[in-house]
Amino acid sequence: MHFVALLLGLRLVAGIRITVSDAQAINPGQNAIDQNNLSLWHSQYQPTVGFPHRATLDLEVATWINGFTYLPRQDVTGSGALNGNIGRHDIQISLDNIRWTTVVSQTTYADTKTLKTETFAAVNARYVRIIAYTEAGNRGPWTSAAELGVLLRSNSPATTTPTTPTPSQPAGQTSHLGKWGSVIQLPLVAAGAFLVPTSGKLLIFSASGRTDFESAKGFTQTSTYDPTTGVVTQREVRNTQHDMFCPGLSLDFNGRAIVTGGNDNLPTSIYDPLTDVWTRGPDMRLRRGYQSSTTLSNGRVFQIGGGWVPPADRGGKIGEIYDPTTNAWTLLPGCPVTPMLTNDRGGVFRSDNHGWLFGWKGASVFQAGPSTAMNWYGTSGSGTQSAAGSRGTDGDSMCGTAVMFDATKGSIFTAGGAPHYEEANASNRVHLITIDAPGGRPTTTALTSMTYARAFHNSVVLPDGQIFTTGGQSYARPFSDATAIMQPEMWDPQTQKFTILPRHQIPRTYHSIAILLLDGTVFTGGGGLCGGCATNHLDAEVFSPGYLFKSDGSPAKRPIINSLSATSAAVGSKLTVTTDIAVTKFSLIRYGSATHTVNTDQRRIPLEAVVGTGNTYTVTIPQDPGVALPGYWMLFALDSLGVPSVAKTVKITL
Ligand SMILES: *[C@@H]1O[C@H](CO)[C@@H](O)[C@H](O)[C@H]1NC(C)=O
Ligand SMILES: *[C@@H]1O[C@H](CO)[C@@H](O)[C@H](O)[C@H]1NC(C)=O
Ligand SMILES: [Cu+2]
Repeated sequence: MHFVALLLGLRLVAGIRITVSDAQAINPGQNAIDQNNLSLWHSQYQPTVGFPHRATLDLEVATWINGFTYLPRQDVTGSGALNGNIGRHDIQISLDNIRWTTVVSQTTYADTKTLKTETFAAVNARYVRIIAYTEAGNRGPWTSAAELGVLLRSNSPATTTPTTPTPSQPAGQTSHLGKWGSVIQLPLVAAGAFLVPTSGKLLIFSASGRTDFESAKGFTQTSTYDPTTGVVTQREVRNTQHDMFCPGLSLDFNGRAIVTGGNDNLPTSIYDPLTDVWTRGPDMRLRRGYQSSTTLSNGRVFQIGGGWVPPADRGGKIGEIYDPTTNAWTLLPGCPVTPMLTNDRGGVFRSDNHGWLFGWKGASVFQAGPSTAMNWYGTSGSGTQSAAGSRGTDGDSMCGTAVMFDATKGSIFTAGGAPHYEEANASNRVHLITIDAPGGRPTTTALTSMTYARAFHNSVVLPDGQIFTTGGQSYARPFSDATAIMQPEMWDPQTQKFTILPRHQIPRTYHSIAILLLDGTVFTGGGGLCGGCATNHLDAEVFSPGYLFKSDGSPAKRPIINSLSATSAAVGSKLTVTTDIAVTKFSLIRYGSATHTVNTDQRRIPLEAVVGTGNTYTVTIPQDPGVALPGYWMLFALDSLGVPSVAKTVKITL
């Protein structure tokens, strides 16, 4: 509802543009979108231009619409009052102003002054045009209009999440594959997002443009999505003078988003969830775009790579560290980028992009990819680096995914990616990496592959340890939806095999994201951000995994966490949890952030529970802040069937 009002207020009045086939000079096309019923567009009559006459509305960004409105001229009464009223016509839509689809074909308006509204099945369109073939009263070859407009499809909140517990549940629930919710409209391409403590809203961003990144710099378009209400808001962030497209992105110990570089390649922007305020942090020492960053066990933020910046500045993007207490960046000359480069044919523009970084014990960083070479980085003093072997027989896997799905065991799942950033076949290879002491040799095992080869996909760990991999394409080509994979795959850590899941509606390829929400569903959105192209996706879909359903598809009864002994707890401390029914497992999943396949914030900790009386349980947070990386986490309780509760948020502190 909010979103519709916003669109009407901001876009359809201010942002809409019109072009017409022809017009009499005193009645230009602009008059048909000026919200003034008494002015009109009139086809040229001196000298007369014959049929057909066309008017094309440009909605500025691809928009979900399901109707067209035509208000005939209202300017005069009596003779001439109906002159130019449109009779027979077509309504067509387009994403690129080149290829058109007819949504209303050869219908005829009545020869009256009243508002005409035609509806059609919802379509995603940037351009909408009416082609007039006749005049409703056959008075002459004219076309006129007081106002032209479109109907916006209203936004529905994610409705698939079961909220009504059923009274009884059969024992031995068989597995359900899960369900997708309806498409959610967003005002921008969701190229990046992070979960905001403690509301559980998503803060989403694109670039300075909502559908393109090449226009202006110096500011960023953002949006929020509230999973509980479906409300979408829109906000332009100008005060940090930072186009946060293609940045490093990490959530710190206080749930603040540290966003670095990208399209504006020096600034740091910091979002504070407690105040909902963006502030400009210190500039980085090196210009970076497409670097990865990760929060460390001592609260600092490390980043490396980022050669996606103007030619003179490519290469040599060594480690750098941000200290929130001094609010300053320091270069780490002991953390060279060379050992983690891929052999991308794009050279340093590409070879240091999107590192698979994990903040680990003793303020170390494990780099698991995308290069086949893996490395340890130490961050004290001027930094250290040591080789950690290669990822088995895996090749370079640019824009693949890596997820720490069991931090207590140091278990990392990796999937897909391609040998080159673009114009390369993706892989379906999957590896399990287990790390322990910093500097030590990890074990690496090749696992059963995904069914689909993917690059530009996203992988999300769920409360029960399964990993949901969605989107991507089998041939890596930015800004194309060709070879898009439309079916996700679920990896089961017990069987180490994949199950194909139901299709989603919209392709999610380059610049798409996926992120776990507090209710155990997964938000996935975006794809595109390529200006006037046809692959901008200003929308999202929410997947409700099978654990939320009984085998017949009805909602599973979910356990409820009734109380938690504390909402903030130090590493190594205990939490007492009371649930409404008996549960068997608990897990913690750190609030996630996602952009360009990278999510260095999400990680999962399975928790052993000591059972007390009356559905009371005591769980212990791991002692090592390299494992239980401080910051905001989601605590889930799972029943014996694996059905998770909605999470309670816990802030883990040092
Ligand atoms: C313009 O016409 C429409 C449709 O008849 C009407 O709803 C609207 O109130 C009118 N606006 C003005 C300013 O007269
Ligand atoms: C991708 O794989 C196909 C099929 O194996 C092959 O024909 C093609 O040459 C490959 N393309 C590239 C760019 O490697
Ligand atoms: Cu990008």
